[in-house]
Amino acid sequence: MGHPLADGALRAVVDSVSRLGGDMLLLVGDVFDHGRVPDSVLESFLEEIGRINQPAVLLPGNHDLYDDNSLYQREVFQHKPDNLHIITQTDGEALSFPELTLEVWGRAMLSHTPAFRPLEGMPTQRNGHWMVALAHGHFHFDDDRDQRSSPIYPPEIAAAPCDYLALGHWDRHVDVSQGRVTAVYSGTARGSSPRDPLGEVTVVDLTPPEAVTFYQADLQAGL
Ligand SMILES: [Mn+2]
Repeated sequence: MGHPLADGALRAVVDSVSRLGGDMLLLVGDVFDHGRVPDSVLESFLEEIGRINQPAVLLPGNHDLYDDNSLYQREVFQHKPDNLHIITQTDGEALSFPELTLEVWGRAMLSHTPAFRPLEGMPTQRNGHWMVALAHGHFHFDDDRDQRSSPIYPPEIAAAPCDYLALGHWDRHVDVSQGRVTAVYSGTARGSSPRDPLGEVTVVDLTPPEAVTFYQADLQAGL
């Protein structure tokens, strides 16, 4: 398979959006294993995403960087479905979805280094909307000693001007919420083995005026 989601897992994720009543799908990096996956894999990915009636936002990660050689710069992405939004600005980029009273922000990864700070530059301006941020990187626990690439520190999360921070990079589901900011690694949609092919997704509910809740949905349950 050309990407970590694998075909069956991607289909299950796509199907889960309507099944679970989702307004949007967030894909927080490492959607593909590496930059050399064939165009046919990208085409089938785009076809699947095009089946969703809601917007999908994709943030590049360290396996699918947004650099000069990025697979996202290939011609096949010029024909992407209209509902797919790819974050390409390496200084950060906000997308506005007024119909959902929602702003979505992320910073595309140019290189996976300790100097890259996934939350840097998150805007405070949100037009009275919800602010959901995407970040692909390594959450740094207080007792971590080593310096990792694309670090995300607890005080940065606590100070982030967003309601929800969707995290990618780790392959397990972890709640690293800090202060008033809910921050969650979703876990993976792909299961742990061929006999257990489907994993999980995080479903986030934003309830006015400011309640943010989430739960883990088992994709196997949707079959
Ligand atoms: Mn990663």
